[in-house]
Amino acid sequence: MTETVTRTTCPYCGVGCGVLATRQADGTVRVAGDPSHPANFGRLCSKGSALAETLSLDGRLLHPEIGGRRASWDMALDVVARRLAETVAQHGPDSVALYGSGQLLTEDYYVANKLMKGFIGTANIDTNSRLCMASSVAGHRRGFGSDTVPGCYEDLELADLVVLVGSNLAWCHPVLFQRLEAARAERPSLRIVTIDPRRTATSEIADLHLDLRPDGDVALFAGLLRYLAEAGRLDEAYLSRHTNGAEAALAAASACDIATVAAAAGLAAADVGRFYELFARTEKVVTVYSQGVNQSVCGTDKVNAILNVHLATGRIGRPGMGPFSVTGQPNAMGGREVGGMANMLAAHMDLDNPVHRDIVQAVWAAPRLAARPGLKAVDLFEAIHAGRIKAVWIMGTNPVDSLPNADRVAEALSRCPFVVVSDVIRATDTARHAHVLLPAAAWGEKEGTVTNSERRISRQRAFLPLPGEARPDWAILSAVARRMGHAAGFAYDGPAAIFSEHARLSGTGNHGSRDFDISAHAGISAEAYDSLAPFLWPQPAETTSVPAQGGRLFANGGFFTSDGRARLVAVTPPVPAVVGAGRLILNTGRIRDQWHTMTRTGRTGRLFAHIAEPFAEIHPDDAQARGIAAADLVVLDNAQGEAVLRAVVTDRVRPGEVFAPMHWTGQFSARSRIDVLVSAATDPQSGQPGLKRSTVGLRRLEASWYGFAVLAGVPAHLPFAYWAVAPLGTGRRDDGLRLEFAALEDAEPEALAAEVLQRCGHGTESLSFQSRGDGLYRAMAFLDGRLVGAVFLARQPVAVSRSWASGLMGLAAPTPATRWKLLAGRPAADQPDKGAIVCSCFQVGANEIGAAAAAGVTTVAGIGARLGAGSNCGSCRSEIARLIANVMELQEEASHVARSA
Ligand SMILES: Nc1nc2c(c(=O)[nH]1)N[C@H]1C(S)=C(S)[C@@H](COP(=O)(O)OP(=O)(O)OC[C@H]3O[C@@H](n4cnc5c(=O)[nH]c(N)nc54)[C@H](O)[C@@H]3O)O[C@H]1N2
Ligand SMILES: Nc1nc2c(c(=O)[nH]1)N[C@H]1C(S)=C(S)[C@@H](COP(=O)(O)OP(=O)(O)OC[C@H]3O[C@@H](n4cnc5c(=O)[nH]c(N)nc54)[C@H](O)[C@@H]3O)O[C@H]1N2
Ligand code: SF4
Ligand SMILES: [Mo]
Repeated sequence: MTETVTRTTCPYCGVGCGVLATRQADGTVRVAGDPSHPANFGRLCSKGSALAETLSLDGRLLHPEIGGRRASWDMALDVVARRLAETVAQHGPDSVALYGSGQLLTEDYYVANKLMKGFIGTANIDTNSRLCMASSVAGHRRGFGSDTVPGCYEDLELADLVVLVGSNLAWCHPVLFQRLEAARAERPSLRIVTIDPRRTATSEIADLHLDLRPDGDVALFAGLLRYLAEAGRLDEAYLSRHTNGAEAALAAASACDIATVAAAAGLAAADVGRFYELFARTEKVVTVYSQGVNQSVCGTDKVNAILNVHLATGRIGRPGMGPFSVTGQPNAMGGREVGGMANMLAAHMDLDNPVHRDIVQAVWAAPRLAARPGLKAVDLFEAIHAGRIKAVWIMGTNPVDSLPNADRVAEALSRCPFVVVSDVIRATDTARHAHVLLPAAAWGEKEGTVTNSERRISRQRAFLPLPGEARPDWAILSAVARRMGHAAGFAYDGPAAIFSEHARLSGTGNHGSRDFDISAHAGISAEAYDSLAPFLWPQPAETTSVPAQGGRLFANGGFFTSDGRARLVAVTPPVPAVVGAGRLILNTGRIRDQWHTMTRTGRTGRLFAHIAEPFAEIHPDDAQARGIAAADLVVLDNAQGEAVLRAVVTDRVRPGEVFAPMHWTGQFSARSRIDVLVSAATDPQSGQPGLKRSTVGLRRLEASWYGFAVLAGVPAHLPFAYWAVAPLGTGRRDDGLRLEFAALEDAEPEALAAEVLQRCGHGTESLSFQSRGDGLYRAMAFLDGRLVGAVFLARQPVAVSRSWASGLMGLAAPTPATRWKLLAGRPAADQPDKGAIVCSCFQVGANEIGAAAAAGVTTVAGIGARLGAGSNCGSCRSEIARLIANVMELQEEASHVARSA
C-alpha cells in the first residue's frame, strides 16, 4: 500500500479545524493540521494532535447486540423498527423519542429529524445541544428573529477589544485562542477582558479579569447598556433604522448603576468601571461567549443582555465587531441547521409557522408532520421516568454521564421498556441500559459535513475501512425508516444525496426570508460533494437573496423578523441565590486534554499526562475550614448523591465555590460522575439546564490507605471507596495503566497490594517492602523478567512522582538483585521529577519548566527553544506563562526578603 492523504475535519470542538490524515504504507495513520483550511491554517491543539492514538479498535462496538447478545443487522433493525411502530400504534407518536448529539454529522442529523418529525410524527427529538447551545439559539431568535451567528473568526483578529464571557477558550477552543494570541502578539494594543468566576488558562492573557459571582452576567451587561447610554455611545442611527425595543431595554437597565452592579456581581466598582470605559471607547469589540453564559437558569437573558449592547452601539456584522457565540461540539451548528431540536423544524424553519410546515411537508412528502414542539432534553428524560415515553433511541451521546441529576437519568432508562443506543464504544454508562446496541461508524470511517462556530461547512472524509459490521448513522436510520414502511422518503444511496436534499429544502420558498440558505448546493453530484471545499453559509442559489457581506450579517440590518428589525430585550438581573450555611456552589466544566465522557480521548495516556484524576478546585479558606489539605480526597454531596474527587486547593476559585470537571465516568472512576450532583433546573426560555450552578456540601474523605499503582491489564470492579484509572502510553493495549485509589477500612498493606497486583495476570512473582523513612509500602510484580505492576501505599496521599513511576512499566529486571533495586528505587538525582506534564506533545513537566524559568528563561518562546514545550500544538502556552510568572513572583519576594534582612 502507498501513502494516501485525506483532507477531513477534527471531530472535537466547534473550531472545526481541517485535518490531513495520512494513511502510511504500514497501515498506521498520521494526522496534521490542514494548512489550507480557513479555520486553523495548519494548527491543531493537543486533542487534535493525538487523534491518531485514539483510533484503535479496542473497546469498539463492532456488531449489533440485542439483550447483550450479538445479533445480525437484519434482526436488530427488525426489532428496532417493529418496537417503534408498535409503540406508536399503541400509545401514539409522542410515546417515542430520539435523543441525539451535536457530534452527529449533518446528514445523520437530517435523516434523524426527518424520520421523527415527518414520518413518525413527533417532535420528541432533542439532543445534547440542549445542554450546550439552547440559550444561544433562544437568545438569537429573540434578538435577531433567527438563530444566526453574525460574525466570523477573523473578527477576533481584527478587533481592538475581545471580551470573553464564561468561556475558557484556551482549553476549549484552543486553535481559535491561538489565533487571538497571535493577533495580540502582532498588535499589542488589542485588549482582552475575561469574565468568569474563576481564573483560568484563558484569563492568563487578559488585561482585565472580572471574577464575578455566578450568574452576575445579566447585571453586568445591563449595567453596560445603561453606561453606554449615559456616555453618549449609543448608535442612534442604527437603533432607529434597524431595531425595536431599545426604550424598554434601557428602562429595565436603569437601576443598574456601577455600584449596584458591583454589589450584585461581587466585583470591585473600579473594575466594573474600567471594563465599561474600555468597552465604551472601543469601536471594534467582539464579545465571545459560551457555557458560562448558556448553561444557566438565566442563560437566555445573559445572551440577550450581550446582544443588546452590540445592537445598541451598531457594533455588529462589521469587521472586528459583534457578539460571538462559540459552539462547543463539532456540529452543534449543523444540528441547528437541520432543526435537530424539539422546538425547531428543518433548515431554520419554525415548527409553529404554517407556511414553514407546508414547505417541509411538501419537500419531504411527509405523511405525518409533527404539529407541535416536543419535549426538551431534561423534560424528555422526566417523561421516560414517568413512563409517558416508552421507547427511546439514543445516538452519539452519553446522557447517563452528561445530563444533570444523572442517576435519575439512569433510573429513567432502567425503567424504559425499549432503549436503543447507537455508539462507537461498547461499554459506556448509557449503553448498559440498552436493549439494542447498534455499532456506528466512527470518525475516520464516515463521510459527511459539519458546520463550525463561524457558519463554515466542511467535509469529514473517511480514510479507514468500516470495521466489523459498523455502519454510518444515516444508513442505520434510513434502514429503520424503510422497515417502518417509508421506503420512498429514505432511499438515499449516500450522504451526497442527503446533503443535496437538505440544500434544496433550505432554498425552497426562501427568497431571502430565512437566514439559512445553501441552495447553491442543491442537486450537488457525488463527485462535487467529494471535493466540496469549506464554505461559509449562506450560499443561496439566488445570489441576491441573503445580505451577507464578507461572511458577516446585519451590518445594515436585514434581520429575519417580520419587520426586518432586531429586538433589544428588556432583561432584569436575577435575585442572587442564597446558599445554606456551610454549603458551596458547584461549578463544572472542561479540562484541556479530555473530550466529554472520554470515550475517545480516554484511550491514550498522552492526554492523561496533564490531568489524570477527577478533581475539585477548592478555595484555601474553604479547605482550611474543613481540614482539607492539597491532594486529600474529598466528598461533595447533596440530596441527589455524592462524588469523590481529589482536592486541588487554589485561590483561582472564589471562596464558597468549587469547580469540578464533567469528564469522569463509571469506566474511569468509582464515584466521580459529577452530573450526579448537578441541578436539573432549567432556563424558562431555552430549557437549557444551569449546569454551572448547583449546591453541595464538602468534606474530607477519611481514608485509611491511599494508593497509587501502575499495572499491566485492566482492573475491573475494584473494591475500593475511591479509584480512578488512566491508560499509560500512546493507545496500545499492552501499554498498561495507572491507578489511584483509597481504602476506607484499615487493612494489612500486603492484602491491599495483593488485591491490586493479582490483576496483572497469572504467574507473576511479587516482592514488597515497607520503607521506614517515608512510611511508604511498596510492592511490585514481575513476569518473565519484566515489571508488570507496582503499588505504592501510604497513610497519607501517596507522594511518589507519577511520571517516574509510570516509566517503570515494562522495565527489564531479570535478576533478583535488579528487582530489589527497582523496588527500593526513587527518581534518581540525575533524573529529577518532571512534575505534572504540562506539554503533552513533548511530555514536559511543570518542574522542568519551573527549573528553566528559575535559571533565567523567562519567556514562553525561550522555554520552547530550551525544552520544546509549547512549540508544537501550543495548547500549553498560557500554562507555561503562568509557571514562569509564579517563579518570577517567588524570586521577587525572595529578593525583598533578602533586602529587608
Ligand atoms: N478540551 C475540551 N474542549 C472542549 C470540550 C471538551 O470536552 N474538552 N467540549 C466542547 C464543548 S461541547 C463545549 S460546549 C465547549 C465549552 O467551552 P467553554 O464554555 O469554554 O467551557 P466550560 O469549561 O464548560 O465553561 C467555561 C467557563 O464558564 C465559567 N462559568 C461558570 N459559571 C459562570 C457564570 O455564571 N458566568 C460566567 N461569566 N462564567 C461562568 C466556568 O468557570 C468556566 O471556566 O468546549 C468545547 N471544547
Ligand atoms: N456538569 C456538566 N455537564 C455537562 C456539561 C457541563 O459543562 N457540565 N456540558 C454539557 C455539554 S455542553 C455537552 S455538549 C454534553 C456532552 O456530553 P455527551 O454528548 O454525553 O458526551 P460525549 O462523550 O461527547 O458522548 C458522545 C458519545 O457518542 C459516541 N460517538 C462518537 N462518535 C460517534 C458516531 O459517529 N456515532 C455515534 N452514534 N456515536 C458516536 C461516543 O463514543 C460517546 O459515547 O455534556 C453536557 N453535560
Ligand atoms: S481546536 Fe483542537 S479540538 Fe478544536 S477542532 Fe481544532 S484541533 Fe480539534
Ligand atoms: Mo457542548
